[in-house]
Amino acid sequence: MTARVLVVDDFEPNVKLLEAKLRAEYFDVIGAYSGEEAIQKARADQPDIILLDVMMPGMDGFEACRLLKKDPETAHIPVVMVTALDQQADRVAGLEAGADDFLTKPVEDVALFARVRSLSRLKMMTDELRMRYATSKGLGVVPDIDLDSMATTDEKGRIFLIDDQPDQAERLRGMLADDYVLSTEAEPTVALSRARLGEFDLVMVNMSIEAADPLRLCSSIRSFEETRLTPLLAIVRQGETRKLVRALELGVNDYLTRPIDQNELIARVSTQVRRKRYIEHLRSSFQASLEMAVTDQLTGLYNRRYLASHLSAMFDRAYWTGRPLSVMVLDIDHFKGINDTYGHDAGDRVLQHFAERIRQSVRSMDLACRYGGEEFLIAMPDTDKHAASLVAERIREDVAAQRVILNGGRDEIGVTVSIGIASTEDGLKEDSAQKLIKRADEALYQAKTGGRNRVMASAA
Ligand code: GH3
Ligand code: MG
Repeated sequence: MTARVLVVDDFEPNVKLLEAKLRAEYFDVIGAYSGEEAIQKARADQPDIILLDVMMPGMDGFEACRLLKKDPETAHIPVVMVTALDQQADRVAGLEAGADDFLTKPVEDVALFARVRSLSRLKMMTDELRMRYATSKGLGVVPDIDLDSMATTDEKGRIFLIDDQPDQAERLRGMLADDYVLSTEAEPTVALSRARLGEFDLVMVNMSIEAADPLRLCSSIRSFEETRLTPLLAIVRQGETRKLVRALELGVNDYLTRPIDQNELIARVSTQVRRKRYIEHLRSSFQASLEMAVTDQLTGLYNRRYLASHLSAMFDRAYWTGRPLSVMVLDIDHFKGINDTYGHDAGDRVLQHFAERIRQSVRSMDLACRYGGEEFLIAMPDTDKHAASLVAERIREDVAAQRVILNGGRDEIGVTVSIGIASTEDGLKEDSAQKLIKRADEALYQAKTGGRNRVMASAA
């Protein structure tokens, strides 16, 4: 995996040094020598990650970071603060400015690559989601949701701490109590199953735990479907660099060094929880947009767009397998009269009621959709005309037998439906999905002119 890294430092040899290290590992490197230049290059070149020096004349790193995180063009790019001072205060100020991580000068190679890799991996994931969302938005099928105005939630973040040292666990609980709910577990195997069930926003692992190999614990958490994307934060002792690097390679997102400083703990925990919620927000927006794209909002059945894309595939499949495909078109009788007498809302209720009757009558392999205003279509694979007629007749009877209750019981309407059927078994040579629907429509017309409340199948 390679990534484009923007290195920002007012002192040119520092930029050249990091550039050489990163180039040697096949990263693509861009340099900038001031906060202003960093912002301009971040916008223009869209790097995957920004290494940002804190102390620069003019606009310092904190200010540059704040501006980068405020700009929708650059807000999604991870920022790593590079500080000469190993000062707790600087780190906290950086996190408050929106930085995603830190490196201390002189920059250690292993830590540098581990950080850059971990953050660019995360960025690739969010980029993918952003892109999918943009695609469905481009198709004009989703409402404009501002992805970066995250659904703010008052819900306290849920954290799971795996630690066999009760006093440290209690200390952390005290530090986090205001904004988080902390659950703890000392026994590694129990911890694994609790992590999978708990729907946590963050899992913290003490890397000095004794009853099991903490690295294995981390890699298990990474591999389970339920916790694959849950942020992982390692707690390490000063100087445990090798273990830490290994942990980062296994997908641990961040770490804290003991003794743990409360400000840094809170800053790092909140960054991870915020990031996780952002990804969840992206995912569910995308999911919702997909559902919206293929579903009719009033009835919950598939919409015409979905039908268009799937019916031809069903048709081709019928053709290649030689199995019959039947299509029925259903149209409510005198529906206009219902609207006129009881109002449009009552008409909508009737449509919903009717859609529910359809849902109850079809198999999961059937495709039921709202085809037009009060017209519905059901495509049934592996179904010949005779079987389709039986299903249609059952729906017709079912609809005619039930009265739709409206206005809390004050009104009751009887509804009937006319249905037209066509099947591929009629075996017309020039057949297509469109022609099949057309034949079903013609049969429907006959059902209407024949007196309504009836089923008609197209003649071969
Ligand atoms: P027919 O028995 O010949 O099918 O008569 P009809 O009244 O059902 O058919 P027509 O096509 O004349 O009228 C359909 C009506 O359905 C007209 C339209 O206003 C109404 N309609 C279309 N979509 C909706 C909707 O989403 N909600 C409601 N309430 N009415 C709708
Ligand atoms: Mg009608």
